[in-house]
Amino acid sequence: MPQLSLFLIVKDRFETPIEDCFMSRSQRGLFELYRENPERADRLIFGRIAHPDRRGFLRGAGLAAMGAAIGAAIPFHRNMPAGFIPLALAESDDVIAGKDGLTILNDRPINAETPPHLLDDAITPTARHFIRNNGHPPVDVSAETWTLTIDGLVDTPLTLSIADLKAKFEVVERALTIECGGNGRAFFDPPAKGNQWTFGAVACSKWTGVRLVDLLKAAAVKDGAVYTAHYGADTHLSGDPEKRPISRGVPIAKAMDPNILVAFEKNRAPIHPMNGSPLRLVVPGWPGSCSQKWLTRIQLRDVVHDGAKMTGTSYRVPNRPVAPGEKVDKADFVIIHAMPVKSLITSPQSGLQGADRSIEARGHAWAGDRTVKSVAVSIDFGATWSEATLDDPVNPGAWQNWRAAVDFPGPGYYEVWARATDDHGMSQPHAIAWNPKGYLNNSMHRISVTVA
Ligand SMILES: Nc1nc2c(c(=O)[nH]1)N[C@H]1C(S)=C(S)[C@@H](COP(=O)(O)O)O[C@H]1N2
Ligand SMILES: [Mo]
Repeated sequence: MPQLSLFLIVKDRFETPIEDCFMSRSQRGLFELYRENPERADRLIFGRIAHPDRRGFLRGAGLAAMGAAIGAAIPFHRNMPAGFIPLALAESDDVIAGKDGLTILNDRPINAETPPHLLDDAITPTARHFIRNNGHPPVDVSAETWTLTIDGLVDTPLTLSIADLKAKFEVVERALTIECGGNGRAFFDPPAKGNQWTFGAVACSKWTGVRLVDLLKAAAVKDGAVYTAHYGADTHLSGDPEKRPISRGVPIAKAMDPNILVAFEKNRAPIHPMNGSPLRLVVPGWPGSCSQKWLTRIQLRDVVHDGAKMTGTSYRVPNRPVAPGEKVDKADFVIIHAMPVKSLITSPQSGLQGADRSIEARGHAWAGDRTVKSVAVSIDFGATWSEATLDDPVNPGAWQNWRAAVDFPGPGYYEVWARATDDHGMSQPHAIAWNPKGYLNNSMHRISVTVA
């Protein structure tokens, strides 16, 4: 686990104030630091100074720290370029137990996405389900002692164990899509701060649990309730027990949607520790942030919830189209509700070389609270389109699988583009509807193919 030991080293080094430190150190991870300013990150983490010839001189404690993080001395350390993360630290496949092939975007908190070609399955395997953490996951969780409280504006506050949930309410299994509101942020220009998700902060797994609406009925929600407030057991990066990493909610009408689950199993196994074990909310079609992990409490409120990452500009977009880079008044931001129509090409993998003249392209499409009506595919940069075969969702809230026979006219370089349209006639755009925080990029997915 090189990454974990690196946390400690980073933390130790950060304990001593660094005079020109440019960030709240405790809240940044290795990858974020290097992305923002690799040479500065080098200096902060390893004390490495960039030489004009672009080598980075590592000495003493810095060299020892990097060696310890990698697990071996580095004989040729004098040749290491400045401002780069050694591959042994950057290659992350085996860093998160039970995850496979994810690209780590940040390690404090852990954020990792799945390359599109690894999302080919109709039901996303747990090992391929992305991770979006705002804080530190709880440790030593126990499904036996875990409880969920429903309180606030209810006649009958409830505190239920997972065994109670299973015994007292109908247990259902649903394939449900979760997509982070910031998926696709990496393509914003000018860039937007935050995790630089490309395509893979989306997944559709099979979740087993009880319907939120059934719990709300049992608790007898009072008339004045307008919003839910979700709380989880993860801790704030600052270590301050008074602060929550994230606590979001949904309008009461959405909370009554029978497709929202309080889930205790994913793909018929315990939920992965990074995906909210032992209990989480799954709110399909809305920003992933609504789907509270490590769920402990749902409070009913008479105001729009004002928990962590509900206010300011978090998970909000301007109430009108804005020009790229435009400054937007805080008062003009609105909370994101349903996510827009989108699709992904999961096969072939982009960059395929020596493809046959005839191939199958396939993937998934989803549309927030709506249904996808059609998916079209183009191999001529959007001049002509042909309709793909599109499956119905296996249940409401699940993404829809599509496939298309693609016949290339001859050898050469092609791009395959996919464009989904929802049942209200909304299609995916070519361009990104830019917004300051980098949300809701549903522009078309393109892959490249070279035909032999
Ligand atoms: N308790 C808690 N719940 C959370 C988060 C979190 O940091 N803490 N992140 C949210 C965000 S922003 C997203 S996109 C989804 C991601 O779910 P996943 O990590 O299981 O893929 O979880 C949401 N639920
Ligand atoms: Mo998210």
